[in-house]
This record gives sequence, structure tokens and C-alpha cells, in this order.
Amino acid sequence: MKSLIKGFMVFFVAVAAQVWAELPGPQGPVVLEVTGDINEFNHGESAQFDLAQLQQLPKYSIRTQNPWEEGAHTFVGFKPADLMTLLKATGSTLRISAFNHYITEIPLTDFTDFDAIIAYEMDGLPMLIRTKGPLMVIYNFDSDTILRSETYYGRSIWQIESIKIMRDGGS
Ligand SMILES: Nc1nc2c(c(=O)[nH]1)N[C@H]1C(S)=C(S)[C@@H](COP(=O)(O)O)O[C@H]1N2
Ligand SMILES: [Mo]
Repeated sequence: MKSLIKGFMVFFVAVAAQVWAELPGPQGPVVLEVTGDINEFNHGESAQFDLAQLQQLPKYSIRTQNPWEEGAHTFVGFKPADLMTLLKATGSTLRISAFNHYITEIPLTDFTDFDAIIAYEMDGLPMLIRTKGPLMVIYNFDSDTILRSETYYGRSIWQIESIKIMRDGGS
């Protein structure tokens, strides 16, 4: 009998540990909502993040000029692959939406074939909405002439609000 109770306790602790291991929710203001082909959630069918959570992902830095600012600037941010690992996501394309309802689709290979990041910091300071933040896709424009073209300027979406992770062929 005692061992049966013990067995039940082990079972319940194991179940509770699984529930507690779920993706933590944001503590501060939400800066990003991720939907689509994800398998970890903290808000219905989506995953919401505050800035501190995104800053815990591996950091990448790019120093480059860009068409919107004078001179070279240092941008720090994360790679979508690390976010996708966290969300057990397996898509191939990001559909990214901005506050102004601009939408662009970016193949995930851009973040591996090219030096591209989702930046939250410029020259050591958080990117504010007025400086194209809180999140912006930025390519290392100085690293490759191919990046200095309409295709990649068009994918350089700022004031990002949400990301939908999609498999090939949409949805
Ligand atoms: N949030 C947001 N990002 C955006 C856009 C937009 O309208 N809103 N336009 C895109 C397009 S199509 C291009 S070519 C460049 C244009 O930058 P510009 O308007 O400063 O020339 O930004 C891209 N990023
Ligand atoms: Mo554009």
C-alpha cells in the first residue's frame, strides 16, 4: 500500500514538472508574438516574449552601414534559429508583420547564408519605436553587394510586431 502511494506521488511530481517546464511567459511588456509552426506556447496558440527573454538568446552582432542611417552602426540581436529551437519549430520561412501592417516573407536561409539578425540594440542602446525598434531585421549590407538591393531592403522590416513561422508552401 505504502509503495502504491509512493508510486502515485512520483507520478504526480513527474506530471507537475512537465507543466512547470512549459515556456515561461513574459514578465515585462510584450515585444514579440510568434505563431505558426511552433510547438511551445505561453499564450493560447502563440508564444509571447518580452525583451529580457529575447536578450537571453545567443547574441549576434553586426557592424554595417544601412540605407536609413548615416555611417556605420553596431547592431545586436538574435537569430531566428535559436528562437525556433526554444519553440520546437520547424518552418522554412518567416512571415514578419510590423506595427504599420507592412508584411514581408524571409527565407530562414537568409540568416545562415548571409549575416542577418533580428536586432534589438543599436550602438549599445535598446532600439525604441522611434529608432525603428523594438525589433528590426538587419542584414550586414557592407558584407555582400547582393544585399544592397531592393529584395533585401524590402526584407529589412522594422517595428516588428509578430512573426509567423511557416513551412514551405505557406500555412
Ligand atoms: N515596418 C516597415 N518596414 C519596412 C517597410 C515598411 O513600410 N514598414 N518598407 C520596406 C521596403 S519595401 C523597403 S524597400 C525598405 C524601404 O525603406 P525606405 O522607405 O526608407 O526607402 O524598408 C522596408 N521595411
Ligand atoms: Mo521596397
